[in-house]
Amino acid sequence: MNSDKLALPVGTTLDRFIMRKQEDFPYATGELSQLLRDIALATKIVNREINRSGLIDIAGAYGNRNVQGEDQQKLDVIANIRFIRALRNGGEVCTIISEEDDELIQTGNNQGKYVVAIDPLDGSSNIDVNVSIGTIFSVYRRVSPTGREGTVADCLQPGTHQVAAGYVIYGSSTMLVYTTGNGVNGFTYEPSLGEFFLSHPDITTPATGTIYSVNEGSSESFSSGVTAFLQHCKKEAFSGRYIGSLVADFHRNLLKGGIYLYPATAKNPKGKLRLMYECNPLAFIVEQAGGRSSNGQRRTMEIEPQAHHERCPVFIGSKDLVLQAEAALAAETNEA
Ligand code: P6P
Repeated sequence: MNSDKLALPVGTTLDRFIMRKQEDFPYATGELSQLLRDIALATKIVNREINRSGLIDIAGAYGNRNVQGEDQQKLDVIANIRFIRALRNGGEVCTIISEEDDELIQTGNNQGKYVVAIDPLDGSSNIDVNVSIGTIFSVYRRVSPTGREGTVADCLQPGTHQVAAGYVIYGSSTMLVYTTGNGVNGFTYEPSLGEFFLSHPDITTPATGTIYSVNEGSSESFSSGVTAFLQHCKKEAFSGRYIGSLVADFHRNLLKGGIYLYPATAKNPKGKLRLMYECNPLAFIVEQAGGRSSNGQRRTMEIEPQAHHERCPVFIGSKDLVLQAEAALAAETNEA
């Protein structure tokens, strides 16, 4: 056998990829590269803790409720600490918005040029039943001068101002998928080496698909436009796939084609998902992969944030399907 076959290259590590991509930005000074490395480090630590959570009593509820009114899981708290600590120690981030914290988190790095919005562990109620969960993050360049704490204006920027966005899926394998505005790339974690390796270069999402992801349990309170769109999906014999873990549902649809929708419901009149650290980062990724994201009327990334935990309806995935959903909602408005 040809000896080359005996030792196939292990592939491009995340570090090497970040450095190569930095060369695409001649004026890059390396801070964003360092920030992405800091996030990857925290991801490795959180991955380890998720994988052993059933063994060292860190599964289950923490006993508090977060600003969302949701029961915090122990791993929510641990993941939040890990990401905040990694970003604080990395020095590039002045201020953080976290799903787990009511207020802005000032890192003390007043020279830091970046702000991060993060959902440290989304879908964490699924941990105890071994369903995939995820981390979702957005990176913005601060608009206020360095040398002081980040401001609300630094944090409430529209999604079009993102300089990077990504998610981690802790599933059958752990993957980091991110964009800096030049396409979407996926990296799979090899725990025995402690490295992420490029496994899904230049991800593009199919222009259409036959998967729809929605919580049908809320269908009684869906608008007539949403109901009409879902009836169309069923008439076309689409597959209903809903894991109840946003990152897992989004990742599957990104690769296979499909649409995830969390519209306004009676329980969540503005939708359930949060604009800054769930909808915007996934919108950046899906657009970079050729897809589309809106609140049903408006491009998600053009929504002007009013509060850092604000929610918004979301229709995200294959461009054709999101456009069809928007058309159904427009028809509803015209009927009104
Ligand atoms: P529902 C998890 O709490 C989450 O934010 C997303 O991960 C998930 O897609 C959604 O909520 C599930 O919400 O109302 O269908 O249980």
